[in-house]
Amino acid sequence: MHIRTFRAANLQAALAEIRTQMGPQAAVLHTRQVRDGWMGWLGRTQVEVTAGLRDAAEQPRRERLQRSENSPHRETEMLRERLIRVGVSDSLAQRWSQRSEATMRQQHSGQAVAFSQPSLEAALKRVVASDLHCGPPIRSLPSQRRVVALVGPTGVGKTTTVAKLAAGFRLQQQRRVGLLTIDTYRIAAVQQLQAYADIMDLPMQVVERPEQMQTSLEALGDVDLVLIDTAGRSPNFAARIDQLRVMLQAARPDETHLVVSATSSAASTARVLQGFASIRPTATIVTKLDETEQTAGVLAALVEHQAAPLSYLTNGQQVPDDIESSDREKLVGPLLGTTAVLPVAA
Ligand SMILES: Nc1nc2c(ncn2[C@@H]2O[C@H](COP(=O)(O)OP(=O)(O)OP(=O)(O)O)[C@@H](O)[C@H]2O)c(=O)[nH]1
Ligand SMILES: [Mg+2]
Repeated sequence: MHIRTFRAANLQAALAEIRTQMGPQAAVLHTRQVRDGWMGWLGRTQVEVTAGLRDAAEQPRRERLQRSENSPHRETEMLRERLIRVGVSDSLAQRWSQRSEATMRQQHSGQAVAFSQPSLEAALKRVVASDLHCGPPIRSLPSQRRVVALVGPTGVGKTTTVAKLAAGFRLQQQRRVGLLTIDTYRIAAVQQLQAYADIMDLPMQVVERPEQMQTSLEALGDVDLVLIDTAGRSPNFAARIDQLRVMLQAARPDETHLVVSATSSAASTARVLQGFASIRPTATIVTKLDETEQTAGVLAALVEHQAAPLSYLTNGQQVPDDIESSDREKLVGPLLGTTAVLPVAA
């Protein structure tokens, strides 16, 4: 402990002097009134203050961590809270933030590390990217018919994605493509797909009941790739998902891609993954990447609920341009967006 005594005309002036000379951490140990002059005679009354300052080594470790602006633990804790704020579960937020800190330390082994939110966030992107399971795009070979269905909740972009895929395989890979829809539920759904089939000059079939499926598949003729569009289903209505499952069983698709929107919350993505589990998706498509500022919530749900490998991402409404094979870097690009960087309570 470093101890010093100060004298001043009043207590306020003494405290100001202590703060200037010893810093704001100094503590007042003792005060008393004194008179200067010979033996106290004819002198002025003054205040004498004794102040003490603990050496750095004496300060409790936790206190020092909280005071340090760039404390790794404080920054990691802030990152964990930001993840929780965008819907990542407590346990995954804990794991991702700690792995980000470890990744930063590994990268700077032997050197001083400047922990800050931007540097930890860059490490977090690498951590999340390594957790994402990317798979191949649709496997289509000439003269080997492949049947691929797209399923998912309402309005996520299934029909638009079917059109993008059809155009890509037809125009870029010169495959013979046929379209089939089982969405006779929503008014105008058939016309929506028919419009794309007409523009691209593709055969198309509409199937209302499972027993029509095989005949309709044959009616598409000699195509290499059949893309099946389905009606959007709420993951909360098991009976409707069951109808979809029965319909798809009749089609026996080689691949079933579950379509999820990047604009959904972590919780609703989790419900979609659970609700559609009985359909046994073989791949996952993430749509509307262009419409979101942060993907952490959706990606957390995909990781935690072991979604099928990511096949494609879509990033706009333009058919056929706005689709590409799934890419980790692009998915983690807007990971945390502009979620406020607020300090954690000391
Ligand atoms: N911004 C953006 N919009 C998209 C994307 N993909 C689809 N959309 C739009 O999302 C809306 C719904 O698209 P659809 O393809 O009809 O969605 P769906 O899943 O077939 O919908 P239902 O059949 O009603 O379940 C349309 O306005 C599309 O243009 C995308 O990647 N980005
Ligand atoms: Mg549709």
